[in-house]
Amino acid sequence: MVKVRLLFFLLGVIGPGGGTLLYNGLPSTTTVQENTPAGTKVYTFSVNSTRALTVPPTIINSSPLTKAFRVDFSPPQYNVVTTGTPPLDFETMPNSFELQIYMEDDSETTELQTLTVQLTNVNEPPVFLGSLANQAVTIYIVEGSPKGIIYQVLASDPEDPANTLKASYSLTPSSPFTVSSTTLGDIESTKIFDYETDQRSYPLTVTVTDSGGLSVNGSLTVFITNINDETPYFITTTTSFTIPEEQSPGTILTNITAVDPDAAGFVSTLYYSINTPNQYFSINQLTGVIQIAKRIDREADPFRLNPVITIDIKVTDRPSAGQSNYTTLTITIQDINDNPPLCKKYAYSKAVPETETNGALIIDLSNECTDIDVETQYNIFNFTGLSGLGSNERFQLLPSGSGRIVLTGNLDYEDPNNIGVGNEYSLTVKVQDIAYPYYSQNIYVYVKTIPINEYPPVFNSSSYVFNISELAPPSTKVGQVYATDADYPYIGITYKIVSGGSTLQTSSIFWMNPTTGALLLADYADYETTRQYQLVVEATDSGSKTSTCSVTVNILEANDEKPICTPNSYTLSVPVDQATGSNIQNFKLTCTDRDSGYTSFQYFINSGNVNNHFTLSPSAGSNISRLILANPFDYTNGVDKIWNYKLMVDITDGNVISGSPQPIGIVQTGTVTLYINVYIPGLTTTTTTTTPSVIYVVSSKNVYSDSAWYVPFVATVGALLLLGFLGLLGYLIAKYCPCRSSPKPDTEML
Ligand SMILES: *[C@@H]1O[C@H](CO)[C@@H](O)[C@H](O)[C@H]1NC(C)=O
Ligand SMILES: *[C@@H]1O[C@H](CO)[C@@H](O)[C@H](O)[C@H]1NC(C)=O
Ligand SMILES: *[C@@H]1O[C@H](CO)[C@@H](O)[C@H](O)[C@H]1NC(C)=O
Ligand SMILES: *[C@@H]1O[C@H](CO)[C@@H](O)[C@H](O)[C@H]1NC(C)=O
Ligand SMILES: *[C@@H]1O[C@H](CO)[C@@H](O)[C@H](O)[C@H]1NC(C)=O
Ligand SMILES: *[C@@H]1O[C@H](CO)[C@@H](O)[C@H](O)[C@H]1NC(C)=O
Ligand SMILES: *[C@@H]1O[C@H](CO)[C@@H](O)[C@H](O)[C@H]1NC(C)=O
Ligand SMILES: CC(=O)N[C@H]1CO[C@H](CO)[C@@H](O)[C@@H]1O
Repeated sequence: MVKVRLLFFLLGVIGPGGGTLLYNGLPSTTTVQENTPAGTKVYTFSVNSTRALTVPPTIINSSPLTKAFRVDFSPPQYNVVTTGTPPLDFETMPNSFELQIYMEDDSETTELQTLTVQLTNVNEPPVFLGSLANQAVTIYIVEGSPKGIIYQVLASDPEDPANTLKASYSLTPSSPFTVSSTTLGDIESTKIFDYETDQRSYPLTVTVTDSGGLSVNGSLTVFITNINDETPYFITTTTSFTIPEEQSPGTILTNITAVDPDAAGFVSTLYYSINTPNQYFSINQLTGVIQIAKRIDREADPFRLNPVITIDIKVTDRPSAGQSNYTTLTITIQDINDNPPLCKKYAYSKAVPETETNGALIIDLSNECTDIDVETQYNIFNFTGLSGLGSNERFQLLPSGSGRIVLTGNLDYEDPNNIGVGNEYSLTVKVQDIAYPYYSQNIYVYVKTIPINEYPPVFNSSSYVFNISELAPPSTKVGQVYATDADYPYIGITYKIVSGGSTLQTSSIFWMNPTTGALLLADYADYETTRQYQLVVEATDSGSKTSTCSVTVNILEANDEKPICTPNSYTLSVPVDQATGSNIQNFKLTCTDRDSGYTSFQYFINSGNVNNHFTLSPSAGSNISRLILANPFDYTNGVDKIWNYKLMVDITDGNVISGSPQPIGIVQTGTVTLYINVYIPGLTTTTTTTTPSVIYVVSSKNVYSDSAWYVPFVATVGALLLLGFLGLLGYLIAKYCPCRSSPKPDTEML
């Protein structure tokens, strides 16, 4: 092809024309360095032409490589310059170009010459291959990785593609990485990196220098990457706490904060827990806030003995199975005054005799109360505020503040100041903490006063004299003794007869009402037997104190006795011719009266004195009176008709006490029955129509006793005799009765 062109140009030169067309300076040979930039002048020539050029000098080679050159016209000369496309590369292009430069003028004269361009080699710097060839390279190294190769720099020298000349490598900075030339650009780490402590990125420049001294720089950045390799640690430095007991659950004790060096402050990546068995505290696993979880009572076990709680806090970083660390918190539970004093009882009763002396200890409450608060200042208490009706005058806490209630007044029942309080004092005393908030409890003390029998009963008279008529029936009040007792409360005095008052028949004819002191008759008194009784009466108070008094009872005489005459029944016979005025059968009554003088006696024939035949003489003023025939009998004239007289004679006493002219009491009457038969002298057979009989009137005073043994005895014996007699009678009737048929009815009859 080139030969064809060349042939064509030769033909052109020898074609028709009249002008001159010549290269001035061509052909020629020149050199150009490889990699010459575009526009570099390679060669300059000029043209001798007499006519106008229709084709300026042009490179007409068909090889694409010759496109690396062109011809520029820069009057008056032409320059062969590089175009840069393709670049001139000694290593890849032919090292000599024969540029065919062709031109033609308007007379169609052509000219063709050759410019031989020799490409000369120049030393080029090495070039990177791989990723470093185009960009900066980023390398990540996990912290803690072992030392060693982290990257291999790929480079080559254009002059030495086989890399025989051994380019040298260097690294800036030279630490902590090195680049090895012997191993063809291996970059090695010279230390083990720690993300937390070391620089986290390293900008490096790797320089590759060829034997010609040319170098190329490459940029690398090494980043150290984090891994979870660090143990978290606590930044909370306070590990000892003192908190009061009884904080409400939820109260924040503290915040535990740990940090994880791996995480550079991301708290949420940590997980907190309490590692010791514990019920009193809880920890928020995310925030580390420790709160009280349960009531803590310093007084209760186990804090009473040991108020210190130790808890181990564990912190674990995330993800799980990460690193853990521990810290120990010491929490001391502090006592507060949260307990009032506690007492065994809150009500006490004391019985105190009224005679208790001023200054006596009534009760000591000191050891009755305790306070379970632990700290000394919280378990001390005192007693205060003693109150209660009447307490101020009588009771005090001595010494002040102590639990000793001391009597400072008196409890005497007889003290008028104490009346109205009753016999029981109700005291209130407060047992109170001496520390805030002064918890207190009331204690009630009931002091009951025991009355003491201090005083004996006292009669309102040392001796009593009572008069009582002997006529007074039993139960009659003779008099009354009265005693008082200075003791309060007055409960009761009883009275009794200690001595006196006995008679032959009875131990005492008096009865004393034990409660009223009234002296009553238990039986009739008989002046005639005993005129005066000396009694000793004793009063006994509710206790055992006694006193006595003398009681004189005068039995007052009264006309209680009737005249007793002997005989009080008699049968007399009087001859019908008895002389009037004569004493019949010399009969006389002899009368006595235990309480009346016989001078006061009066005799009356009360009945039976038909025709007043009889009279008694004297009829008054004598203890002896005779039966006198006062009028003669006269049967013959029919004046007298009866022969037997029954005279009822009344003998009255004078209604006076013997020796006293004054009538006292009633008139007593004794009676005598006289049976008088009138007979005719000489007639031995007396017509006696009435069997004279004697009736004995037994009058016994102060003798009969219901309890006499013989009364039932006599009655029983009498009844037995009567029964025996009746039985005998029945027997005899049964035996001798003619109508008796068989023995059988005998029994029936019985
Ligand atoms: C390469 O880097 C070094 C240091 O930074 C510098 O002195 C040198 O001129 C650079 N060389 C090239 C070819 O850029
Ligand atoms: C645990 O944490 C403490 C500080 O709270 C720290 O001094 C200690 O080194 C840590 N333990 C470990 C194994 O990292
Ligand atoms: C604990 O942390 C909580 C919230 O994180 C905060 O409100 C509180 O004040 C902290 N308390 C202490 C004692 O640091
Ligand atoms: C008892 O304790 C209270 C509280 O401390 C105090 O006010 C009071 O005076 C004390 N009383 C006595 C008697 O010491
Ligand atoms: C003794 O007391 C009684 C009852 O009060 C009274 O009837 C009597 O008169 C008193 N006697 C004297 C001597 O005071
Ligand atoms: C008791 O009787 C005596 C003498 O009979 C008399 O002196 C006295 O006054 C009487 N007393 C009374 C209380 O009646
Ligand atoms: C009767 O009275 C006289 C004195 O007048 C006296 O001597 C005599 O003893 C009395 N008889 C009797 C039985 O009492
Ligand atoms: C070969 C030739 O004729 N060269 C001539 C070109 O023109 C210059 C002057 O213009 C002459 O000096 C050269 O001799």
